[in-house]
Amino acid sequence: MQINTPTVPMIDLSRAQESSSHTSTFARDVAEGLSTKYKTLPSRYFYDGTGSRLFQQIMDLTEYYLTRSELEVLTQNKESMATQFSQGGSFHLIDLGAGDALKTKLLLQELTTQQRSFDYVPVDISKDAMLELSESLQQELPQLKVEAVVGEYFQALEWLQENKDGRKVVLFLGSNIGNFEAAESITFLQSIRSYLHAGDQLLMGVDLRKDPGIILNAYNDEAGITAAFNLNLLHRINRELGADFNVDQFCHHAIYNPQEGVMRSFLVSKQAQDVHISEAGLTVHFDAWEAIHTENSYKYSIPQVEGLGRQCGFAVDTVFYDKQKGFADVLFSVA
Ligand code: AVJ
Repeated sequence: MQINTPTVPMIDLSRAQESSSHTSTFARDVAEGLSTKYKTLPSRYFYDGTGSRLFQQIMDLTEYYLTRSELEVLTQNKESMATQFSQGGSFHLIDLGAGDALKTKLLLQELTTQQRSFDYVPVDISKDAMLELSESLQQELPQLKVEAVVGEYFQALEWLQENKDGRKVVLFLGSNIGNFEAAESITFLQSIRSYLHAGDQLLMGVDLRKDPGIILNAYNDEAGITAAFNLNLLHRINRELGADFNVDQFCHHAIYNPQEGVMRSFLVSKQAQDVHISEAGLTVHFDAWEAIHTENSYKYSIPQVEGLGRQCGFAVDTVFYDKQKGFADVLFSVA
């Protein structure tokens, strides 16, 4: 489905999927996750309006170093990145999970300054975010060609495959890869690879392994914003799926496992309770102190990232670090 206003061209793929079934994908995912022995909810549902605003606040937290570190990487290396993107001639810059594109804007600026031939395709599941981004880019970089896509990553890549020829440079920033289990990240990168050709590139942001205390604090902030972000998932289920979670009776708990290099976030039930979820046609029982696993945030080493790329048909061109080497943006070429 295409929505074209005179000012903001935007492709909305999000509804095509939803209307096809009676129960929403959300309801089905929630029902499935809460019906297993170890309860779980997919972290991609964090980002409704409130969740996206809370994530913006997380990015401003002193404890949450990731965004500042990546901003430093991009600020220090944008010239070299822009030059390497452009080596094969004109290209589509595809930004998976663009959000407010704060970091990408540094690259867009630089590419514009270098007078490179490219257009910008931000992809996000949040329609509001894509509307705001398109409008802000029109103000800030009026000569830039932008076509925002609202939808899941692979819907968007599918759409691109059918609608845009030419070279592609894919951005997957912000350590979003960290949300995937090892096997999922392989499938994910292999799928991205299947849409790319010789000469195409991928720039991926990864949070690196470091002092566990620093990592732990990033997900246990003093102000409790991360807790609110995690708990908002229950508010969202209440609102959108007609559930009756007593959110006060759950608490945020996040732990770091330094052997696996993973932060795991949970919502823990403070008492025995039953929760009814109308849209899912389900009543869920919680024992006292039973937990729902809501997120993984994997931390990588550089050899791991190289190995992951290699398994998925990518070769590392350049690793860009921040000063402390706590975060890296890795530029891959199709191998
Ligand atoms: C957006 C997935 C990179 O895992 O660090 C922040 C989300 N969760 N605080 C991350 C998040 C809790 C974030 N990513």
